[in-house]
Amino acid sequence: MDKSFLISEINRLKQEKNAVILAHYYQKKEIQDIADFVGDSLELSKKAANTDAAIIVFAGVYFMAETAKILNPNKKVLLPDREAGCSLADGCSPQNFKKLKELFPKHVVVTYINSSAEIKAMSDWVCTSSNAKKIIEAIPKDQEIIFAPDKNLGMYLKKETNRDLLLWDGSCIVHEAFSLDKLIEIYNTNPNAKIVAHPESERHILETAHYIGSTSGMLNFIKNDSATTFIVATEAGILHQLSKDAPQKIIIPAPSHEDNTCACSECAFMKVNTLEKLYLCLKNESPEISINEELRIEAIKPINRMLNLS
Ligand code: CIZ
Ligand code: SF4
Repeated sequence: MDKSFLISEINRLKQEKNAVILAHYYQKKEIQDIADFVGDSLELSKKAANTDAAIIVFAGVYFMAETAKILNPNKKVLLPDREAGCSLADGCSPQNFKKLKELFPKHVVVTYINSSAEIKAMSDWVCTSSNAKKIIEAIPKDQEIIFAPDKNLGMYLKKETNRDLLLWDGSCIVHEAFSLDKLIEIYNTNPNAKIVAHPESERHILETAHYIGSTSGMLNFIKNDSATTFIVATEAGILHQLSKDAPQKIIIPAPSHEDNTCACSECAFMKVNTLEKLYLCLKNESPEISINEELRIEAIKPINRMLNLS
């Protein structure tokens, strides 16, 4: 379908149906450009909690749209492609997680927002990379903690908070793919560059970083820091926002192990959404996210606890 037709139809349908389009920074450029709000997990969950639109189209991955539905049971929540998964959320099965909890019944459970409703429902706290440290620090020092599902973020938090977290063995396939050797090679030819990284990256990558933070944290750092060149270890989608916010800065995407062509890391799950699927989902009001009410009531508790703290 013709791109200009899709854009005008999406805008028309959005008005007609009182829909809001929320897009994650990892979405394709044309989806970010047509969205009402672009943000990272925390920003988008806050938008989802406060919107007065009748329909939320969540251009992101399944767990994000599901979180929006948990927060808005009476609204229609749509996801352009039902198959938009996440290696972190999908790598943490509720059955196995329940077994872990049963082995450590006194532990407080903190889970990263990149998890299913079932895992959230078994948690005391949900967190994002922006507020994880604050949440762990809000838990009494003598209280033992399970942190799931991202072991890389978990190891980073152990170091930052000086706490002994019991970690679930999960990871993000995108943030685990950065090559240290290639990163050092690039840094050696750009010695004035600053390295910024998302804490989902592996420890050896984080050890090289001048700044470690959430997606919005990295965007702010690059915008406001005096350096002109940055090597960025995160999903390449944030380059689009950076080209608008900091056009004068030189951004070099950190290379992944396998990539010899585009030298950047993309989340294949995020990229299954297209402008055409966005149009069709708004037109047909499908795929729609639904959630069992008992599960929703349990899953919203740790999310609200997070939203009240951050
Ligand atoms: O899914 C992800 O990798 C991230 C970093 C999401 C977010 O916005 O925090
Ligand atoms: Fe999941 Fe990683 Fe993709 Fe984020 S970038 S949605 S954590 S697979």
